[in-house]
Formats: sequence, C-alpha cells, structure tokens
Amino acid sequence: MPDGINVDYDGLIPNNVGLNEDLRVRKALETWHPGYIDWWHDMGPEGFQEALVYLRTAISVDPKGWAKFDYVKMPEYKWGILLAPAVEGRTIPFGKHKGEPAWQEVPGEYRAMMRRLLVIQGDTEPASVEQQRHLGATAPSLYDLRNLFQVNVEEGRHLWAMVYLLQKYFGTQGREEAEELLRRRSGHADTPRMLGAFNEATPDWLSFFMFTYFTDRDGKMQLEALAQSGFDPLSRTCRFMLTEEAHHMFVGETGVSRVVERTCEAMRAAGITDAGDIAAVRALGVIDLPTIQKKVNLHFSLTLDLFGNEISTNAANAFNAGIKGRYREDKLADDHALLDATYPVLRCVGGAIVEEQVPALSALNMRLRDDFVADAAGGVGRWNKVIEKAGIGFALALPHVAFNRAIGEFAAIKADPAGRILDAAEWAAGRAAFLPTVEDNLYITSLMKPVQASGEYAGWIAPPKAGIDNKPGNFEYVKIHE
Ligand code: BYC
Ligand code: FE
Ligand code: FE
Repeated sequence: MPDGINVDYDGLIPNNVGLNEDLRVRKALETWHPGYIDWWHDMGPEGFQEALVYLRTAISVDPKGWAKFDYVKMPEYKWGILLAPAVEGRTIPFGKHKGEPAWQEVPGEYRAMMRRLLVIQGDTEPASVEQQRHLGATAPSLYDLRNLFQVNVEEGRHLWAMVYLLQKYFGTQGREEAEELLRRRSGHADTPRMLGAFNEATPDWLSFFMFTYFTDRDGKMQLEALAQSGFDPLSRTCRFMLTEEAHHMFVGETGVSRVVERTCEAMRAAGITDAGDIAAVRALGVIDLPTIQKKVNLHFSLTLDLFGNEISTNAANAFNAGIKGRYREDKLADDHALLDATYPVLRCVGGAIVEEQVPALSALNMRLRDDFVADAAGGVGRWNKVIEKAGIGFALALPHVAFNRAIGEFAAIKADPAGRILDAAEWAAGRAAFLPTVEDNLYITSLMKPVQASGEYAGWIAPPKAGIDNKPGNFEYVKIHE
C-alpha cells in the first residue's frame, strides 16, 4: 500500500513505502540499521538511554492524527520511513521541465546533483544530535529534557528519511553515502560534518534554544524548497519531515521566550529597570538581556551561512533542473522559470554594502535567505512583547546580514550588528559587545544545573504555558530511573 496514509507499524522499520514488497531496499536498510544503533549509542544523547521518555512517534501521515505519545526507551524508538500522501497527477512546478509529470525516479543527468543535495541534507540531521548530546546532563526540567530527546529522535528519523532515498534510488553509491553519513562527526578535525554551523558546539541550553529557533528554521526553509522538487519521493519525504520540524522551532521559540520571561520577572521583583546593569541582573541568577542578544547575534549569523553564497550557479542549476524550488513556489505568481527575472541582492562592493539587481536564477540562495529572515523575525517580535509587558526598556533584534559571516559576500569584511563596516581594530574593540565572551559563556554554564523533579524548573527559566500532549504541570516526562 505504498501511497496510502496507513503505516505498516509492526516490522523493524515502520513505513508507508511498501518495504515488505521491496526486498532489495529492505535488506539495504536492515543492513544499515545496526550501524545506526551503534552511532546512536556512541554519538546520541549521553546517558538516559535506559530512561523512559514520553515521546511522540509518527504512526501515520494523516495530518489529523499522525503521532502517538507513550513512554519509550530511546534506543527502542521506532524510526520509520514516512512519505506524505502522493498528490495525484502532480507535475513539476518550476524550471525547464515545468508542467511535465513529476519524476518517480531521478533522471540520469540529475543524479549527481540530487545525490549531493540528499547527502548535505542528511548530514545535518545526525550532526545536530551530536552537537546536543551533552545537554541531557544539565536540563532545566524534565519537560525540557523530554523536548530535547524528542528533537533528537526526530532528527534521527530525518537521517533515515534521506538514507531511504539514497538506498532506494542511488544503488551502490547510495549505500556508500549512507555509511559515510554515520562516519562523519560534528566538530571532528579529520571527518567533520559538511556545513559550518553543524560543527559548532551547542554548549548550553540557551544555545540549544537558539539553535532550534534559528538553525532548525534553516531546516524548515531548505525542506520547503526541496518539498517543491520535481522528484516526487523527495517532495513527499520533505513534506512529512516539515510536520515534525514545527515542534523543533516551537521548542526554540518558547525556550528563548521562557528565558526572557524569567529574566524580566526577576528584574521586576528586584526593582531593576536598567537591562544594561549586567552585574545586578546576574546576581539574581538569571541571564541578562544583552547576553541573550549576543546569543541571537551568534546563532543568527551562523545560520545565515547555511544558505550558501548569495550568488550561486549550483542553486540556479538545481532550480532549472526542477530539483530544488523556492519557498512556497506553488503560491508564487510568476512564470516559475525566472529566465528573464532579476532579484535584488546585497553585495559588498569596494568596501561598501550595496543592493544590486542580479539574474533571479543565480540569486535563489539570497531569496531563500530573505524568506528565512522574515520568518525568523516573528519570534523576535514575540520575545519583545514579553519584555515590553514587564515594562523594561530593551528590545532584542536580528543583527544585519553582513554581521559575523563566513560564507558569501560579507565573509571578507567585518561589520557590526547594525551593518556598519568596521576595520580590524574596531572589530577587535567591539567584539565583546557583539558576541558571547568567555565570561558570558562561563556565567551561563554556571547556571546549567540539572533539575529532575517533576514539575520543577531551574531558576533561570520560566515554566511553559502548557504541557506536552495536554499533560499537567507535574507530569513525569522522563522516568530516569526505571
Ligand atoms: N558550510 O554555490 P554555493 C537542517 C559550499 S538544516 C560549508 O553557494 P549552494 C537541520 C557549497 O557546498 C538544512 N560549505 O552552494 C537543521 C559549495 O561547495 P562545492 C540542511 C558551504 O550549493 C537543524 C560551495 O560552498 N539542508 O535540515 O548553492 C537540525 C559553493 O557554494 C556552506 C540543506 O542545506 C556552508 N555553510 O548552497 C537538523 C539543503 N555553504 O559543492 C537539521 C541542501 C556553501 O562547490 N543543500 N558551502 O564543493 C543545499 O541546498 C546547498 O548545498 C546549500 C549551499 C544551500 C547548503
Ligand atoms: Fe531535521
Ligand atoms: Fe529539526
């Protein structure tokens, strides 16, 4: 029943892709499975592997009820292969094949390009699990611990999703890539993960919330672009991944919001109105707003690098070929070919930041990045509402896109968060005000003490507004000793 919404849930690998009838792919996945479990034990969450975690598992792809919640030991999580239902008569929505029937196999001339994109997408998923593996030890509550593990198991499933496509459609090469995906390691000197931000540390819970707010949102944007693909199995895979992704960004947005809320509450109670009085705020055991801003600056800029170069022939080729579209391609009203269109791109010309019109096809990374920035601004506005409500005169802001970049137009220059170009001396002098310092990180680390009693929260973060799966405040989301 390959195209149905019902999932074969009983086998080793829950799926709605008819694995039982597809012996070759089933065997390839079953061969890959032990290596994945080894990877999970070596590089997945440290500790807690025997704990019972209240997790949601995808059991259907019906939007009205695709998940069930239950206590699960993480290594026994059912990592399934789930594709959103096929859209009957779907055609390729953009590029030079626009209007042709969507592909059920990858056309020969696009195999290399497609494989590269699947591998890059797949590589980020286990990378994030590796980056987050130490966080369980310092979770501020069982609620947060459970959310961390939920994100982790789902990123694990996203790896499965890409591995399935590689093994099903790319034969021996696909199997080799699937092995390599288990071999690279986030931050490793010799075998690092492929993209910059996925080799950075996620040392504390504020970083985790920033990562899930900003970097998982790159995941959202990229998956949206790939969900438009003319290669139908990829489109369907990404559409289902996006339903899980929403929770990851929820964890990030509400996580930061709860940190901001707790800080404001503590400041009010102590009668502190000057957000810049960092010593006074830290004396309360909460994270001062300027340091939260520095974390925003860091994670936003690292994430912008994931969009690649503003001007990219890779992106143009992938679009032309019908492989990777734009954000909400199906809602855009233009010719979906972009052969004559232009798009405004911020460039660095003669040491100044200027806007230039460039051919739209080559500016697709820039366009997706613009869509990301607009999407990311929403949560920042909601965080500021929390500060405003507390009557504190401070506002968080996204830094300028030229700030702290390692990829693209602005990699060669230094700019401050307002986008003013700085010389080396000005950058050195300003850096401590722009990005978290060693002292900032040490202070945050000093707060990271685990809280493992049901319904209790560390002093630097407010409780959530509601429980997961409508559970009450004192619900035991993780049974650590079972
Ligand atoms: N780091 O032509 P360009 C997620 C390379 S996150 C290192 O501009 P292109 C998740 C580039 O590979 C979503 N290298 O590149 C989130 C190219 O190298 P080659 C992940 C970089 O292809 C949280 C060269 O520079 N998915 O799911 O237009 C938790 C020239 O660049 C970087 C995807 O990214 C970098 N940051 O754009 C868990 C979607 N940027 O080939 C999961 C698939 C560029 O010349 N990937 N380079 O050796 C893509 O669509 C594209 O590969 C990129 C880059 C958008 C990443
Ligand atoms: Fe993911
Ligand atoms: Fe995610």
